[in-house]
Amino acid sequence: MSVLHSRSADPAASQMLEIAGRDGRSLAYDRYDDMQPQCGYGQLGICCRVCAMGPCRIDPFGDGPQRGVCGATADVIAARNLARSAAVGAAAHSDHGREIALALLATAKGEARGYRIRGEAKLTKLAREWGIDVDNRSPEQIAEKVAETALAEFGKQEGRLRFLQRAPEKSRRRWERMGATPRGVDREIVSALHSTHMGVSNDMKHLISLCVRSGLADGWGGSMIATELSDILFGEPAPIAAEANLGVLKADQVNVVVHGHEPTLSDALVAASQAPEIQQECEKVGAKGLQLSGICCTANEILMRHGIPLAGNFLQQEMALVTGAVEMMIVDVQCVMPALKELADHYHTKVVSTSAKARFKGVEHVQFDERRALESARDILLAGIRNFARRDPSKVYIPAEKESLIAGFTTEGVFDHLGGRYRPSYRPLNNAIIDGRIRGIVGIVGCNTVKETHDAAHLALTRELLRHDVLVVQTGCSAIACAKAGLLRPEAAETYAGRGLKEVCDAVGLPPCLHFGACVDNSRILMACVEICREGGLGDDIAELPVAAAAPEWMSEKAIAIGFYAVATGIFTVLGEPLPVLGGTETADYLTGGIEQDLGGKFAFEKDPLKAARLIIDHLDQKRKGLKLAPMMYEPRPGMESRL
Ligand code: SF4
Ligand code: MSK
Repeated sequence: MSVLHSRSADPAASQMLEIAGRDGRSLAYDRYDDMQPQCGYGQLGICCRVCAMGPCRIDPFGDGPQRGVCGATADVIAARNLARSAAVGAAAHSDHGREIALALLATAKGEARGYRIRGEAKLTKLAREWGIDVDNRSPEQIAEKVAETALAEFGKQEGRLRFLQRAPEKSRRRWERMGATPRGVDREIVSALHSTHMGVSNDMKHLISLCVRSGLADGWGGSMIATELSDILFGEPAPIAAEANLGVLKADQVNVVVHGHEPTLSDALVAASQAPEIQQECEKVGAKGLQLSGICCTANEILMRHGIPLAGNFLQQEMALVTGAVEMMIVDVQCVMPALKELADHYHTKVVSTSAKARFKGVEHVQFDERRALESARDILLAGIRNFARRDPSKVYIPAEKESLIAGFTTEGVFDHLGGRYRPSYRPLNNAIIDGRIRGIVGIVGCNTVKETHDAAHLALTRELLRHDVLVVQTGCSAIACAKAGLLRPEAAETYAGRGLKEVCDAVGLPPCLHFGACVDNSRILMACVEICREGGLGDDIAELPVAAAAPEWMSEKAIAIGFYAVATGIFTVLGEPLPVLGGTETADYLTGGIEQDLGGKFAFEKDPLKAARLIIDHLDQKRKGLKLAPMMYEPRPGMESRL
């Protein structure tokens, strides 16, 4: 296997790496190589820069200092660093949720032209859940109250987050016992930052409880608000066909790629791109049309609602530029590499930033204005079209690879698929688990990392679980990895699923891997677990269910917050890269062991995807045993390691 092929499991990505290497372009993998050896103290989490008496570092071999200048131990330093990262991750997701709430409020007040309320059923449902009067009120009037109530969840000083009421009672009791029930989203994040200031909290378990608070404030707070309000504003996703990988770029069209996370601009771009004027402008510059596509979670947002194709996942953002065929890359927030501008300068690509929260040196900033969303989107697209003339055809190489997929599954939508239109219910799913056709359900989520072969762990873990009759639900860049490999097609059941899972998929026409959205939409997975509990027959606690989560290629601080809300909700969570706490042995032991007593879930760290799959399968079987479920109906499908 060549070095380049060992860097990515995706043939399109491997081709782009080869071209980048030939042209002397440095991509993330090269910068990673340049960075070796990486700092061992940082990897173990035992370097502290919290105050100016430091930096302090603890000797992991026991020969050197075992305390920082202030006396902080390795465990305090590791847990404190982790609490800060969890707070940052929760802040990122939650601020995303806040933006959606503000956009909904502006739409409700008639101040955001270009948007309208597309998810009225969800609006009414959420208003009722929150005790907002829906009688004799227009959707806009209801939406105004819902948006105001959602915004109040961020700044709430006392009481608990509203969505916690959705969680099973046993989870809520555990959070109370641990003193980790989150109040307002912002309050938890500020508290975590305060408590990790020099000389505040110096107790490992208390510091981990801050991770839990931030995580819960994210999963059952900011992220859930983002998901619910996005469905209200942009419409509830429904199954939709699309394509994925760099092959979706078009040689004879203007290619505009959106990258980042927030759907407010990208949704407007979709609408603006369909105007006849855009087609006419493309023709004027000699292009046959405009191809909109996406990278990372902005891509997932417009994929699941509009079928806009996925150009790739996190590690493909630079590769998209190396195709030489991208006229414009529009970025907002999160997971956008600072390296893009320098790379874009070798091609004709115009990179444009659009969020007030982010600037990139040398990159033109066009502030997106939600009050005139369509006009803003149109102006940005016109600039992209004008850039087509600067494309150098000799630099264009678009790999042929692209794969079809079905996206757009939601907690609610799964009811209809499984139970049919006349009796929407999770009953058939619960029954399939109870009678041993489906072993359990696993959420495989998260990013790519240069520390592992791009996409390889996502694919190997997913395929291994499928053959053991595990239904896989996915979000974020993991969903994109599997989309590119054809795993999000109903036909994938034929090729990869065990017999029991295949029977279920065939009966209802579902793929064996369900695309549940962007990384904020992990809240949909939480709610699917709640619905399984509600349906009955599998216990009344998510910690009792045969479910698990995995982020085999995670890299973002958001993944830390997500990991904590999964574990805190009772879900066994396997991470590829370990959390950076291994230098604090008590911290690492607690997170991978003792925390289960407190919260029902725990972490495991395992880079090898087949070993990770084994951990997960053993866990699912243990939960099945605990519930006294029937043995699995069929043997696993024969091993497919050779396909990895
Ligand atoms: Fe060192 Fe303590 Fe300051 Fe951290 S808080 S840098 S361990 S003195
Ligand atoms: S984009 S957070 S690399 S999933 Fe959501 Fe992908 Fe991870 Fe960013």
